[in-house]
Order: sequence, then C-alpha cells, then structure tokens
Amino acid sequence: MACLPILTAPDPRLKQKAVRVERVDPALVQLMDDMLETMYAAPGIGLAAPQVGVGKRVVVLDIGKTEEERAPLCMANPEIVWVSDDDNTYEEGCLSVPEHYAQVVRPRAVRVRYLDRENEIREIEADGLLATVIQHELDHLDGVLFIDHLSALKRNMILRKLTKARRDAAPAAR
Ligand code: GNR
Ligand code: NI
Repeated sequence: MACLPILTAPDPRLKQKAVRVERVDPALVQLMDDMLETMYAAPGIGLAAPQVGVGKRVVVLDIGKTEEERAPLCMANPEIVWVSDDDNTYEEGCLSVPEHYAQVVRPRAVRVRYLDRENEIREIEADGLLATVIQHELDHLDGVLFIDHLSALKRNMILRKLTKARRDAAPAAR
C-alpha cells in the first residue's frame, strides 16, 4: 500500500475527463487500495483517481465515522442510473480544495451502477451523505469540482485564495 500525493485546485489535471477502465485487474485493485490508504490518511470520506493524478474512472468511498465502522466502497466506471426528484443541501468540502466549504444542492438519493473490486457489476441505492459523496466523486471523473456548483463570484474568490496560498507556500524565487 502507498499513500499518494493529492492534487489541489487550480491544477489542470483536476479539470480533465477521466477515461473508462476496461476491467478491474490486479493493478487497478492496487490503485484502489492506495487510494483508500490516501483517503483514510487525509482524512476524507471519498477520493477520485484524478485527485491523485490518475485519469481513470475509479473512486473509493467510506462514510464510516470510526475505524471500527469502516465500510470501504471501491467503484470503477460508476454511472448514476437514477436520481430522486427531491434535493438535499449539504455543506461540502474537498481534499483538492483545502480549507473551503460551501452548501451544494444535489438530488437527495441516487442509484449507481459500477464494477467492484472483483470486476463484478453491482448496483446500489444511496441517500443522505453517501448519495452526496457519490455525486461529488462522479463529478471529479468529469473534471467538475464542488466549487463549479457555486456562483462564479464565490468560485473565483476561492480559486484566488488557493492560488495565493500556493504562492505563499512556495519557496521565494531567487
Ligand atoms: O472528505 C470529503 N468530505 C465531503 C464532505 C461533504 C461532501 C463531499 C465530501 S468528499 C470529501 C473528499 C473529497 O474531496 N473527495 O473527492
Ligand atoms: Ni473532492
């Protein structure tokens, strides 16, 4: 297992559309395990492959609150096949948009079809926080960040702060 570095906005790799995988083979299971380790260490409740610089349609999730309650989900080629008519609002954050949080409105419940770690097709229905995180992770696969759901004013304010934070963290140019 390995903990991978997480890209932060505005990195162009976060804006690219990820490509479907052909099948879940041992190398892809290894990527899923590395992503889980990275997500738990962050800590976060979801992680999409583009966030670690891998342009593949792979996500991992775990909304368990404690180590005892761990229930990891690994998905390749996830597709939302149904969304509820009613919406939910959650305060979202993102490991690629550090230290910024905002309310995002999304469908309250979803049904998602994906390939699991055994390369088997599975379908689950989720609501509440899990439904929100699934939609947040699938957005990453299409180059969409939660700040893209905000007004341009709010989004640009956050992006300016992230650019400035990165500039302040970089060693001074000589
Ligand atoms: O850890 C995370 N928490 C979170 C909270 C509310 C809505 C979405 C998320 S996902 C985020 C981890 C992340 O950036 N995944 O892409
Ligand atoms: Ni995110």
